Amino acid sequence: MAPSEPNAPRFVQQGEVPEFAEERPGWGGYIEWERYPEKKKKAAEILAKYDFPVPPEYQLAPLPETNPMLEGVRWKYYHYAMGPTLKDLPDISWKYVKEEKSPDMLHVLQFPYNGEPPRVGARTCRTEITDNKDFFVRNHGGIPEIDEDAYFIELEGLVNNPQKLTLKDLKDESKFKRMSTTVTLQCSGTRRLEQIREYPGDGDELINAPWSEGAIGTARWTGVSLKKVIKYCGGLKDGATDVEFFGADSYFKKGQIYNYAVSVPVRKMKLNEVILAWEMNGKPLPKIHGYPLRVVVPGYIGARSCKWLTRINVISGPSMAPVQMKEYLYYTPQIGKQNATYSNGFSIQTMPVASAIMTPIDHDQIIHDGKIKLTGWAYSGSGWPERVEISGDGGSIWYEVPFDQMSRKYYHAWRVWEYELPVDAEGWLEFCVRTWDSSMNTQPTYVRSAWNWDLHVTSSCHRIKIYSINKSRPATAKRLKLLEEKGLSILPITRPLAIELETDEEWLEVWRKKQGREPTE
Ligand SMILES: Nc1nc2c(c(=O)[nH]1)N[C@H]1C(S)=C(S)[C@@H](COP(=O)(O)O)O[C@H]1N2
Ligand SMILES: [Mo]
Repeated sequence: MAPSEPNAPRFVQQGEVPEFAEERPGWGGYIEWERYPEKKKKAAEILAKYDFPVPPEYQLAPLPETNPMLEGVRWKYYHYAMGPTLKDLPDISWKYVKEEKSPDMLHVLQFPYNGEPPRVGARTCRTEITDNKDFFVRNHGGIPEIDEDAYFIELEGLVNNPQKLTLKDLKDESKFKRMSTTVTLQCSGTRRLEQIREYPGDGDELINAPWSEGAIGTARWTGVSLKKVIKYCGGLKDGATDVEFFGADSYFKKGQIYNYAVSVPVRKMKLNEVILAWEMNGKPLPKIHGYPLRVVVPGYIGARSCKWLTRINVISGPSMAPVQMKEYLYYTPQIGKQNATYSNGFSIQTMPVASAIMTPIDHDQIIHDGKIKLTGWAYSGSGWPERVEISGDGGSIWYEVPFDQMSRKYYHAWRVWEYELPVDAEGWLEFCVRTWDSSMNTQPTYVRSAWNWDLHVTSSCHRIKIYSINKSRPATAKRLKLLEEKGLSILPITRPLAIELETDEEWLEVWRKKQGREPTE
């Protein structure tokens, strides 16, 4: 597959549909929909004219081994159908992936871009801060290209003194105290692959990005507290309960177009916990992560941390936008395509305790001398990881990861860890990890304990299968030595051995000692 060139022709030619103009100079790719119901209606009429290709089946069928894994043809076509202003967004998005991300990212969906870092060399778990180039990306649409000089946010709704604030205003330390804090962002789709494998479902993120364990990362964010900004705008009016954020990107759902929008309760903001950030790890926000300004909501599902922020609207009741109201829902296993509604799930906010083993990798075959080194992460949205436990036998015997092998504690960040697990047994073993947070919350035991039709929040103990070859055992040491002498490898363990397992004499000697196959009387 040539990712930048969809394999079907662009069926909408320039000039066929009215141009949906960009809202402002210096704001490339930003089309305002939410303020113009007529324009939204027009777009929906155009979308209704086409049959868009359905996403390929990959939940009940194997995932493609390509990178990008999935292309997102349907979402590209939505953009082509909207005419000249949107048709190039898929290509622009891919250009930023190449400019801003590590070349070996795992592209789970090419457009809208969704990608997570590879595990190679346990790169993402070596330090608690994730390199900007390796930080996962979860987009619902294209990437707007906004000039910092043309940039401002509008703050409106139930505040006493609505304002427009430029980035210069926000960076003016005589107006706003600057803050920096280390926060983990986790997409609630993290580890979805385990649910897909065992219990394929719908997945409200439309394209069901098949995330592994990498849709989580930690950065030091610099900006201002939303609480201070709201105070600057005269504080809240009576009846204010939620703060709604709008992004500059366009987002399609069920034949309608929207700007990305979400909300958080006022209470979350009052706890001084919501940041408007322009810096990520000491550098300006990358375009793909929301340049020039994004929201960072610690402890909550990543979806609330709105990128390319255009507007903050203080409202009464949560946002009615689809991402808030119709997506990121948590259902019981009794709910599925046959009976799901928006109201019989609940909206995911604070993330539960979760963890993952990043190395070794599922199905690795490991030659070791009685110990295997594991690395991984542990996170809790409502506290911090206090204890990480590892089991080498599927969860009967647990070992505690020593505290000095875990990265430092933060209120709102993961801890990365490493541990040398004592492993005597050989053959296929199931390793698993579970974390206890500061409130002694821990993880469900199996995917089966807590799966969700919507394929969100896979927080059960993370399990991998490992083939153990323990060379501290004499028989194994002898076999390995023999193979080495013959220039052969034991790996992969699925390839038949090309040599005899023992001599006939050796066999006869043992069988004599065992009194043969049958008793003599
Ligand atoms: N404007 C906008 N903000 C957004 C999104 C988006 O598509 N558009 N995706 C959300 C989701 S679901 C997640 S998990 C985080 C991911 O942040 P990152 O891409 O910077 O890692 O951004 C959130 N903010
Ligand atoms: Mo997400």
